[in-house]
Amino acid sequence: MNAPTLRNSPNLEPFFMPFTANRQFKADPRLIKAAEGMYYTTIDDRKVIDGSAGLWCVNAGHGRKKIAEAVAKQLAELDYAPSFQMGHPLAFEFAERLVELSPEGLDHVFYTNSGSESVDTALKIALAYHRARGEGTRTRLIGRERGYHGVGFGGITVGGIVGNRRVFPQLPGADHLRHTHDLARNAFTRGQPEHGAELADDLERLVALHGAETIAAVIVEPMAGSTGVLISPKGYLERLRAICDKHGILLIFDEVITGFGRLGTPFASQYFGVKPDIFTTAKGITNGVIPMGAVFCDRGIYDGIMKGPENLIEFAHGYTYSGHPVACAAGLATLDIYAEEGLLTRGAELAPYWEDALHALKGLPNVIDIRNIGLVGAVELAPRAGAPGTRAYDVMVDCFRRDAVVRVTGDIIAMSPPLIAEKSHIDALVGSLADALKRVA
Ligand code: PXG
Repeated sequence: MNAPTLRNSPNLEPFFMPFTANRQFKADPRLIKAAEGMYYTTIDDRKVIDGSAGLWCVNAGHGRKKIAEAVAKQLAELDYAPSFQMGHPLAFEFAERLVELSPEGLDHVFYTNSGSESVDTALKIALAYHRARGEGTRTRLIGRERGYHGVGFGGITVGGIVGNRRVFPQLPGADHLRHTHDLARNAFTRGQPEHGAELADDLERLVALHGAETIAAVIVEPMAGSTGVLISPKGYLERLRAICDKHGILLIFDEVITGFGRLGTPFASQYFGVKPDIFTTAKGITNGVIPMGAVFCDRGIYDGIMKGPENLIEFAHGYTYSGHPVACAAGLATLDIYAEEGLLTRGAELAPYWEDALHALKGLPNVIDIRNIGLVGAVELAPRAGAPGTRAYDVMVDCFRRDAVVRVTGDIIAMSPPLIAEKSHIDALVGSLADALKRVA
């Protein structure tokens, strides 16, 4: 297809785009050429507000000089050094800084390059831990319907989005909890839904079905982002934690989206007051600037794996770029910015204003739910008869053509602005969405 329609547009054909309707996009592209603070500049020189912090990653806003300078300096000083049987100080320094932010006890960090790799790493740590302590029958992994855990084979095995699963085979033995999305009982809830704690008992059902001694771990997002901002109901995570403890099952939180301040605390485990055994991160760890992820694990799990002869590798896993020096430099500068500007708790300060602004959209055409937590919000629309997903997609395109970037999944519009947002930015973003909702029938 001969795609370019805009001035300055490159040839769009060779790039096989990820999670994009390639032909639709290339026929009518949305191209961004620059970014600063809360705004993108499009290829046709329009400023559009970034309502989704990139893809939930640019938590400190775009164009942060401090990170750019740290990256440039690191590139000149040490561009690469291996982390296999060797090391460089920055990776250790960064790990120490990271675990200062995590809940007590979750004080060891394994580096990856993405959320998908973090998920597969976390699942492998769980399996290795059980095996090392003589419970090698625990190989079963439990995810949840509507969960998103990236695109590795481990991640799609525990993930719960049919579109990501139907084409690909998965690891054997996995099973899923039911999802917690319940519009009939919880529509238009502010913050955590009242109803649904009992859905955690699904884990008891799976234990009864499979036997606890076959189950290694349960992985859930404390707030599911990709499937449209599904917030854990009150009491749900506490109950899941208790059932895991009762049966010796590890609890993994996937914090790839919720990590680094999105809910108004450094990590979601602190927001909900529930401690996992392992949690995954990526995205905001470097403000999205350099690819990186990190898996945090409990001291007991690390110690449990440190078994056998000391000259043997305890955990046969890792990536060429685990602990890449340039990513560590970006990450350290990012943590400095988060600390200097109080961004890891700023979401909590903005949350009430954000909540009121979003819920003011109630009553606009086709809006069937509005939900929010921290600096995350979603507006769910009634699907068009026979054409699910098209209404929200048209809203997203309408926003982009005017002045805002929002994310769409099915008929849900999700928003997660950078944590540097001011009230005026929230007004602009929500106002743009309101106008689009009125225009798109
Ligand atoms: N776990 C969770 C909870 C995620 O949200 C991943 C793992 C995978 O991360 P990587 O870095 O491998 O993509 C994610 C990614 C969206 C959107 O708009 C969400 C993600 C990625 C792209 C778009 O909802 N989440």
